[in-house]
Amino acid sequence: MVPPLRLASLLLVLLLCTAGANSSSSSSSTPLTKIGNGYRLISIRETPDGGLVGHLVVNKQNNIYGPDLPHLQLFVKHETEDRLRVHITDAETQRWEVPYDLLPREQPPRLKQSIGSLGKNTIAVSEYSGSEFIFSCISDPFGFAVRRKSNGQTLFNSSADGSDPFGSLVFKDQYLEISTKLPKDASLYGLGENTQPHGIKLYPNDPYTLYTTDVSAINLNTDLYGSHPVYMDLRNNGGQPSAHAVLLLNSNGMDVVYRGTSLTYKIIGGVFDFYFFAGPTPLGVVDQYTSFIGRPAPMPYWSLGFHQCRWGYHNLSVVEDVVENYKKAKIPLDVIWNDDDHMDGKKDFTLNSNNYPRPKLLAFLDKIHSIGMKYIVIIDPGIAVNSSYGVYQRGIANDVFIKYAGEPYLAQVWPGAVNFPDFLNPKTVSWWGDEIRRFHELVPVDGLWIDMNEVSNFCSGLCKIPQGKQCPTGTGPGWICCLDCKNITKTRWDDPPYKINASGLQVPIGFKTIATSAVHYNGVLEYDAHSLYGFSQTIATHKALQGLEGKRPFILSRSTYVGSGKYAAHWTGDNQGTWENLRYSISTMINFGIFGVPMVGSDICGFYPQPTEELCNRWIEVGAFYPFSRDHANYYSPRQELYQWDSVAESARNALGMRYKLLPYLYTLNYEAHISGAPIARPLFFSFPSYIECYGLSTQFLLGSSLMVSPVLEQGKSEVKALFPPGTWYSLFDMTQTIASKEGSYVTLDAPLHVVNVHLYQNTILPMQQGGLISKEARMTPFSLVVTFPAGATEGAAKGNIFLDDDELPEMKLGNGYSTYVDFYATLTKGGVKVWSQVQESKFALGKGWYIEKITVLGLNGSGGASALEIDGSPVTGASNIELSTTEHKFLRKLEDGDDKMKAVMVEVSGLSLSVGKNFAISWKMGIKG
Ligand code: MIG
Repeated sequence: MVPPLRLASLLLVLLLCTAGANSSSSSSSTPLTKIGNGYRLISIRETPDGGLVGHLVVNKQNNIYGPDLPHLQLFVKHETEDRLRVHITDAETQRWEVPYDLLPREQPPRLKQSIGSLGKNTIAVSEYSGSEFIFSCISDPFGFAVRRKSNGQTLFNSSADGSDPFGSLVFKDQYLEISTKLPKDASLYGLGENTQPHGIKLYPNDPYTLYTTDVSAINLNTDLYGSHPVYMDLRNNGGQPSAHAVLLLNSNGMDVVYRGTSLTYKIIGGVFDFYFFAGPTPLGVVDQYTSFIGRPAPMPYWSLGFHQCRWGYHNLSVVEDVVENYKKAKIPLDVIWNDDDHMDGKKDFTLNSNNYPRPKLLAFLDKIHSIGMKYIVIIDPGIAVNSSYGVYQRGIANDVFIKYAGEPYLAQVWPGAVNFPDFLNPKTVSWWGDEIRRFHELVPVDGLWIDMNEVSNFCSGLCKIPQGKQCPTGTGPGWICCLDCKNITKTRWDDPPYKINASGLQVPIGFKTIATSAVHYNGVLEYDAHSLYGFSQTIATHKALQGLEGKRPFILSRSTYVGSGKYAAHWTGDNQGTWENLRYSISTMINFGIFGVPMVGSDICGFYPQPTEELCNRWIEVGAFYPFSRDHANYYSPRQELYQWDSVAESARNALGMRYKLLPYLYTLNYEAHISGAPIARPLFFSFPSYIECYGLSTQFLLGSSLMVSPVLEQGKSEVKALFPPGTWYSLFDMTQTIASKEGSYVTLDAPLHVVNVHLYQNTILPMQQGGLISKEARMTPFSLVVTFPAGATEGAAKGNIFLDDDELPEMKLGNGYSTYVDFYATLTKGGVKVWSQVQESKFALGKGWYIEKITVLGLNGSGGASALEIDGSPVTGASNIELSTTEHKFLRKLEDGDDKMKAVMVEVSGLSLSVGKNFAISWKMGIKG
């Protein structure tokens, strides 16, 4: 053993030694895969800034899927205390990587290969004293491992050994492969976008293919609209849970094969660029992940209201009528949307002058804007090839389109023949910004919906406008390809040696999208940049909207990539009006929270075909708690606005009514997402990581850390069996209803048609308001606080907070003097209850004159009632309007079966006028039971 080399300045320990017992499994008996024979590490050294650079040479060449690259460069860096990067690329030539301007990060150094040779079983260990990770690698065949320093656990291990069915590293021009071993009991989440019938936990042997594709969300286990090559790995470790995440930052198509005890990436290009995020809590993981990929976008307040959309609002009167009917039915509505019905010939940025005459549309917008409602329309990437269409003319003049053999690549979408803007080209970004500016002058929209950006094409291959034929024909459905096309199969980009499982059918990767041999700016191939199309369009759209009025942009994008959440919200695409699809929506939504895109939801009541009345009832009861809550339907579906059925209207008033009371909480969650990546809607394990029972739970979810939604997801049911993690839970709709258990338990809850169960956990302070039909009104109503303690406890502490600001400001932050942030605290002691606030920033709430009128405290042990109320140290006299009332809790389940003696009360203090923007303290005595 060579003694460890200590470099005090870098706090890095680089240890080179001949293999001891722990590497004996890695020997020449390793079975080699047929695809590659692995690499050997020939040198490794430190870089001046604390990284490690190594060089690898291929063991015996192998030609399956093309020749191996002979020399590779390894770059390892402990970038922060909880982030480790492992980057492997061609040592000789620059390869395609996710562009550094789209996703800013450090460029790995390119160092000359140092001649050297390391012994066969050499292990290099890199341990950085400020890092939670230990990186180690073995020389031949090359493999690396990442361990968690605090518990020594191996998180990732690519070293081939006798037990591994997979071989060592493979690196060819168009095929990269690497595997890691995993413990059997790891719970994995992520790797999307994918509709997962088995729920949130990755399911062994389900295929996970990542390649942005316009196939509807009803396709199970296939590549969908977005690509997020990241997974979170949660391990219980016998009650000491720890979570970490692994991102493979690569935009090429890939199949990820999870086999329960191993995971293999099979990628058709790019490089290995791994990032490990140490957690160890799930919230820590998303915090570290989004600090790297970009923090979720701040959302305007109104976007947390309810949205109504459909494809097929044939004219403006229909839209006006929908808004009117929501009002009549007293169902909240903030935003009304247009699909492509307002367009002239389905061309972006145009208006149909018959059905959507501009003067009338402007009058309508004036009217809705004056009451705080908003309007959003769709934009597709395809720009109609039409010499009298200004958007196209200016696009051609600025040379903004993706090319094939020097000419704009021809495709077909709704308007007929189109070209696709190349958002990797800076000129395209400015042209797009200008078109958005022009459109906004035509129609003052409040946000944009960018659809079809995977990118979707109704044709495949190389197409021409047919001679002497109208295209589209005007008869027949618009999505049938009417161009003259021929397949392109001759290039290795259109027909790569390894076929990912595209669309679940191994269709060619250029099927119904841009031909993969088409070229972007600077010679970038569509083959490489394909899955970045929607992401690059999102960035360009965000830039355009932000430059308009300086307002906080709202963008809804169908296609997403790593980092999209920094700019946009996402909906889960074309789902079906079925009970299964209602269930899938929960898994996809909570996965997107992990992907750093917390503003997400599914088409409420389903896109197509139409839902039953009962399903739509249940769907709005779930959808009212999606972070992004929108009813949307297909052109061919019957109308499904929530007022179409009386029963659905009633469920909507109930569920959305609660949402609108929770808006200050949802907005605060959006703020927390923005500063720390915390998902708005989360799996239960985020709050209960040691409670294994909830690891795979996909039928319930949390909003924030302690509000749990347990909806009915099956037909014909009027009860729901819901999991309650240990502790006390209070029903939000009837705060006296209480469930308490020491170990956690399943409880069957009543859930008749109009009832959705939502429970608040102990030790929380939840800010609420009185609700309303439009968020702007709801925002002006008095506040209340709901404080929860463990039922019957004699001691306890609860916490909550609130963030408020002017939602038109582009930035959402403290310290600008315009926002408000308040922490709320409560304690319960033998002496009684105390609730107080600590205002960090006051201006916004003070300016609005907002106040708290009611404080409700749940779970108090006390039979003697509450007395001796004091506010800010002064006793409250009988002459004030303030009232104190006590109600007994009703237990559905008590801490321990048979604990019939347990009693608890809820105390409500009303008639208050505590300014939100000022510190307050309120206290009273409780007569303790006994
Ligand atoms: O090919 O704009 O997912 O929400 O209504 C269909 C029409 C194009 C797909 C979107 C859907 C939208 C529809 N669009």
